Amino acid sequence: MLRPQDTTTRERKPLTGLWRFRLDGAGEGRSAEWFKRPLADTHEMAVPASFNDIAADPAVREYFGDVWYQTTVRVPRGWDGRRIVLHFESATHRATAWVNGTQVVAHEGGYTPFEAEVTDHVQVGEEALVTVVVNNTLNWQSIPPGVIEDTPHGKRQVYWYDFFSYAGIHRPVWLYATGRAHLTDVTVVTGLEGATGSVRYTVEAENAGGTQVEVVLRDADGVEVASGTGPSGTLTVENVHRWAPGDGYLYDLEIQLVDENGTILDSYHQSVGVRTVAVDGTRFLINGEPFYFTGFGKHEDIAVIGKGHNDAYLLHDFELLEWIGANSFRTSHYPYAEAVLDYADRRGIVVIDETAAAGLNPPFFGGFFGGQGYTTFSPETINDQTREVHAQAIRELVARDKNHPSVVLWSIANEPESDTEGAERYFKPLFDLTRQLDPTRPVGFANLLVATYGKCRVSQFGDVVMLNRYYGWYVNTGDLDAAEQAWEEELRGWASEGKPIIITEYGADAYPGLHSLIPQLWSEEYQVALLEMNHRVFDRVDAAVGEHVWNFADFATTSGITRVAGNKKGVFTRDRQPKAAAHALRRRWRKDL
Ligand code: BDP
Repeated sequence: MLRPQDTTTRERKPLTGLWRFRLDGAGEGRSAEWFKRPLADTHEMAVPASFNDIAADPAVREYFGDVWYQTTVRVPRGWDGRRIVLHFESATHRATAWVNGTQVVAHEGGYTPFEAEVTDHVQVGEEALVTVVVNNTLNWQSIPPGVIEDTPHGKRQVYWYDFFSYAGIHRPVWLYATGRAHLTDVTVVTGLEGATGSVRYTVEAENAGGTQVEVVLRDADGVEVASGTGPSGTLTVENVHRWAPGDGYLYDLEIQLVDENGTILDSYHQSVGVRTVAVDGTRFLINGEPFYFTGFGKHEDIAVIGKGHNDAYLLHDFELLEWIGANSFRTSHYPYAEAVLDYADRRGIVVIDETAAAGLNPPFFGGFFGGQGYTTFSPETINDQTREVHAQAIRELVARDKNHPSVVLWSIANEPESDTEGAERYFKPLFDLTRQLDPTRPVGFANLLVATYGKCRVSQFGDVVMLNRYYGWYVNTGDLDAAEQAWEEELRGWASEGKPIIITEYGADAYPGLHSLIPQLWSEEYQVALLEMNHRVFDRVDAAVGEHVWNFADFATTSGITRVAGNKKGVFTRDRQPKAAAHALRRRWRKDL
């Protein structure tokens, strides 16, 4: 699937703005065919945004079930004879869409795009009625999983991950047009041989009989540096300007579908960063050079908008990454908006790209978030069918993000149960699948603190060891001396495996403005002291090739006795003001100051 673009042969129209919106607590809309006519009894809802925090109503915030969105779009008259497509960048956690009363698409998974051709269901020059039912109910066969529990006070949705389950249409929706003969996919794989770069490309197209594929690679000044013909090939770039951390240099690959008369039937632009990624022993190499990750696990999380994509916050967050000296982040705990990855490409920020497989661990997290008494891997809970949904989530993630130079590592899950035979059986095929889909990038998963060195049965499948560790917080709470010793001992154990280790989470909650001369838990001083303790450990272990603090900013969670109006492990507050830890990290990471 290609992302909608405006090119010489393609046009798109955004369907963002205010849509009609209605909760469907009784679950009646589908059988009553609400998609056939203008929705009754509606509010207005912003798209893109999470719906949860827009209304001042706890019932809306906690709602799960079907919610209905509807809008009308006038199909441009100039699109007569064109192929018309309705495209969603995401809808959380699943959606079905109708156009003028006809179902056109249904999609499972809250963070990857989907689309449908709607040419036969619309009339150019006329308005089309677009209706979407979004459903955010989690179950054992959804990624992430969850359950609905019956309580004396009604049904409650329970899940085993530590961020608020925002839902809705979180990213832009587009109507776009192409010709009948059109490109459907492009894959680029880049290589380096000294000063020479290579760009291997593969293009797919539909209704393209009698056409020819022509490609032109241009540098950032628009100067042609290579060209080719045919649906696949390798372009060579002498004196290549590499994409590198801190230097987001991009070439533009224009792909054209041309008929016998030389008419351009379709044109698409793919940005290309020429770089390589490899694991060599305990080193993580970008362009053959050892790379040390500094940065964060982040969230898509902002006040009011929830997980809705917001361009202003996108830019501001990257400014803060630069301010603090971070060279990378992880898309914890789901694929982020495509605009985020595009921008990471342009800014030279390195990305660990994660699926939405968080909370595959009810026995452990049940103690924190409720929902206790479940076995993780069993025929009744997370089973073969769940694994197939997980596999599909990986396929869609790789398909979406394979061409981003910023993405250097796939993370296929966050903190699943990983110390049991069930886990080993569940995960082995998913690692195999990811490598088969993309042989060019290493694969890993973020390991939970109870699956310590020697206990984890899944890390053996990873190219990189990714550790989430809370020594000094959840373990050796408040005792940083004991924490330092225990942590170094464990880390040295992992180092003996001979793989690079990225600490994908470490941190402490700090309530902004809470100070204590003798560092106490929850104070800004303790957060700084805990980070510094970690850094002493990392600096003594060579196999540690990265540090991602948990978290970039404070974020919303469900209510709980370990959370003070959300998770406060941010080094920035939710509105992006620095805590003392932000200044401390800046001193460590900004070598130029
Ligand atoms: C880990 C999770 C992360 C949590 C964090 C925490 O990966 O999502 O928010 O710890 O407890 O369990 O703050």
